Amino acid sequence: MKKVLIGAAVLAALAAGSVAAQVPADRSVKYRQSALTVMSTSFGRIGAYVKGDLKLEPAALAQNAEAVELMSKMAFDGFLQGTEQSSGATKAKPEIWKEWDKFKKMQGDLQAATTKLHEASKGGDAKAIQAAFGQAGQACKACHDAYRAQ
Ligand code: ASC
Repeated sequence: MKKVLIGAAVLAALAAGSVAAQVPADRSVKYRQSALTVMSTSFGRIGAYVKGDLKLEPAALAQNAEAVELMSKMAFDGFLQGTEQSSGATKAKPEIWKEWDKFKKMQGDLQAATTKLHEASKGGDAKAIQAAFGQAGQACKACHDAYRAQ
């Protein structure tokens, strides 16, 4: 029975596009902050590219967008139900775990936007890349406004 349950959890995680099936609660804060730091670094590079401040080869642009997409999936392995008590300094508001459906919806919006950004980054259409970048930024901001303490 236990094996069946573990199998189900692994399948659910895979279905969600998640790499880690579980992150121990006491490592959750560091895990999600690390994923979000990588995400922000790559997203920032794409932003500089979109503004014309940074030159990136097409392959490097796509690689950064791929990192953003992947991190937007992995980061949420560090926000699982039951990890609200995790140790470590965090700006994550407790409302995340009280408004779980709303938080999950925002998570899905972000992941859809980063998938679009990754797709656009491979297409070479500057306008499409810029639009997808803007939408992904909006998704970051919506969640930060609602669930990240200042
Ligand atoms: C970033 C970053 C964020 C988002 C956000 C977009 O590069 O670190 O938190 O973009 O500012 O609105």
